Amino acid sequence: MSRDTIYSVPLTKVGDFEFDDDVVKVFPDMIARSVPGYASILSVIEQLTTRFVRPDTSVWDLGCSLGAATRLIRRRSPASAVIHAVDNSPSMVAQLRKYLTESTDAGCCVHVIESDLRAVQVTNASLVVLNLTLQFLPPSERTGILQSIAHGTLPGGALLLSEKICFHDPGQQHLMTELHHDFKRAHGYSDLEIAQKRTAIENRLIPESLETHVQRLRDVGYSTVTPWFQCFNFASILAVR
Ligand code: GEK
Repeated sequence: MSRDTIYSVPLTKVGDFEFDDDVVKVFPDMIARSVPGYASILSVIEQLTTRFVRPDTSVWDLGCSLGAATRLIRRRSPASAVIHAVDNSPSMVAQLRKYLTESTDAGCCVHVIESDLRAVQVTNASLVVLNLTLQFLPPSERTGILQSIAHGTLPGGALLLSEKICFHDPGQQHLMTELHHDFKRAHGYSDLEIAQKRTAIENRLIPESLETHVQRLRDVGYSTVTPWFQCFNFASILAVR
């Protein structure tokens, strides 16, 4: 795994963050050292597969990146299930297709789809994964996206939604941001890297509060909505249709 050094030297202009070839090369290292609890969330996605994914149903991994969740779901799914792994970054999709072609892992069928997730119709879903993806979509479109996902989810099917979150209370917002930066420092990022990445991502990633996410999931028709994980300013919610 290549080490993420993308923001390690001073840049004259920090452009908006893109999921391009340079990011793909270091992505597993970048996400593991940037998102507290990422490995735990993946491990729970694997566990949820056994409970929720039924024969002849579909799993949708929306914003799948390099397929970290897809690859875990595949090994626990019934053979007749199908995983639709969707991402709009050509670089991510090309690398995921390469991994899958070279992989000798057994498991159900995986369709890799290069598309904006808003152009994809979720159907027959027993499990939908939005692991750190909705945060990149415009907040004004999030209700419509989740309505459509809920509509395509079978009764008893589940959505796993993980997001960077923000807080209404300024003191809480400040403390959680500082603790997140401490986490990144402890994992080897310099103050320069943290500052430049923050500039690059601030127009791309729009966090909302945990309360906003929970209310929206209830509003679009999920019957059980349970935040099950939080570490600093990252949270994950399980919603059952
Ligand atoms: C994981 N889920 O490792 N349509 C499709 N894909 C999109 C869109 C969109 N509109 N916008 C962003 N993406 C993964 C990690 S990363 C999280 C998800 C992060 C894709 C984008 O190309 C990227 O691959 C992914 O969402 C977000 O479990 O980097 O913080």
